[in-house]
Amino acid sequence: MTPASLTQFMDGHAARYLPRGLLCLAMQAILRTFKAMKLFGYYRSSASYRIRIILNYKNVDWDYQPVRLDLGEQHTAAFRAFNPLGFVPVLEADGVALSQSPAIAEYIEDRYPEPALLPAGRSARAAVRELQGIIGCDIHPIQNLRVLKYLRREFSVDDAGVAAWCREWIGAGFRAYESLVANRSTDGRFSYGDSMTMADVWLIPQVYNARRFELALDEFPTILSIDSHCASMPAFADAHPDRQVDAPAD
Ligand SMILES: N[C@@H](CCC(=O)N[C@@H](CS)C(=O)NCC(=O)O)C(=O)O
Repeated sequence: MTPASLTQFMDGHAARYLPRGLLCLAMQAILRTFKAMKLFGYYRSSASYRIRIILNYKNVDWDYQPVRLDLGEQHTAAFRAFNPLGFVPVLEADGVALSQSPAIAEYIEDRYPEPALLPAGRSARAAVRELQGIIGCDIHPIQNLRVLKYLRREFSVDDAGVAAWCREWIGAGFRAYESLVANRSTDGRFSYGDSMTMADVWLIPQVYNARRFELALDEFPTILSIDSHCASMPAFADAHPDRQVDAPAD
């Protein structure tokens, strides 16, 4: 069987050639200490952007492997071996490839609990996940690349129609989000309370997308205020699509 990663190769090698395998296990541990995680993503993918924010915020030493969605690299057999849905992000950690940004986010949160991105208390955590859900379940899936391509291909929707579709569903979700965070944000810096949570991690990439499709944001003052505060934080600034190695030069 072809190993899918360096980590798997070393695991297999270690198992077959003990006691030389002990050396491999030691090397493997050292390598994992140097680069704990590898993110397969795309600069403009908002689900990848979420994971970049989290890895930065938690100060994880991570590698980035671009997957060119514009060239269809997500559809290759090699990539689908990591994620059969053909989506980024995929995170390789502990020799395992994980997909689905909520699962990846909670995995990182479990592994690096500080600084925490989920508040203490059941109700508070549920309130944060509720906000995440508005973005991750009710806005993002109906405006990702494959859906927009389908609209163009099967229903002959043009660029203006695609942008209008995106604005409609981002706007509907943001109206709900705004009404909730207007009460849940303590001072307009974050979505819930007075510190950063997963809700902000989900929100900011969606604001980036809203601007991309030219949604007018004036009716969302709390969202705008949170966006402006988060933009001043290095974890968000460094995760911005324009700052990624696979972003186009112009
Ligand atoms: N539910 C997934 C969604 C991931 C997703 O939609 N990824 C998009 C980029 S943001 C993608 O890879 N699209 C490729 C395509 O549509 O072909 C998650 O949260 O990770």
